Amino acid sequence: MNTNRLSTTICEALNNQMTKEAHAAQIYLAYGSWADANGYQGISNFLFRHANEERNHMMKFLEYILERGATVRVQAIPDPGPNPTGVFDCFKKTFEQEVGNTEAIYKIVKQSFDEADWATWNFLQWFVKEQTEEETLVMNMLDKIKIAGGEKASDESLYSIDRDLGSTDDEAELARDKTVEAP
Ligand code: OFO
Repeated sequence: MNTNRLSTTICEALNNQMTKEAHAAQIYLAYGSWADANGYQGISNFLFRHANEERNHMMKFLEYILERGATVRVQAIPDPGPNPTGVFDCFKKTFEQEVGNTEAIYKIVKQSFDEADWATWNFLQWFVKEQTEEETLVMNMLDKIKIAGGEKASDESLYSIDRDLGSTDDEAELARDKTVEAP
């Protein structure tokens, strides 16, 4: 009896997404190392924490594929690419990478909808929300750096941003989660 509950296309998409999450973790690791080497310990901590989050996302995909009786295919992780050229570039690249990941997840949401695979569709909703949070978080960071002068931000303002980031919450608050009682 066949106990595999994923179609070949969905299984392949989920396996590819698992690798994308691992790739995201490598990018955060590389940028975190770059930040530390350049004296930005707050930014480095923030990026290292996110590397862990991305690894957890990778595990969520792996566990889901196994839960559905399908086959996990662990693939090579692509190189994270060149280091950022500065703090602004670091968060610009991070934002682009998050948007790319969101788009990849949306594609699988659409695929699962088209195939009426409601279990996978439901599983992916957690990621849809997570990506919104992550995009907002990085967007907020980019806004702060832009106010400080973007690529031309002074060492002094980058010092303050770096210090504040050491104690920043990793979760972005979403407006849609607000209620009248808890605005
Ligand atoms: Fe996996 O959440 Fe970002 O990319």
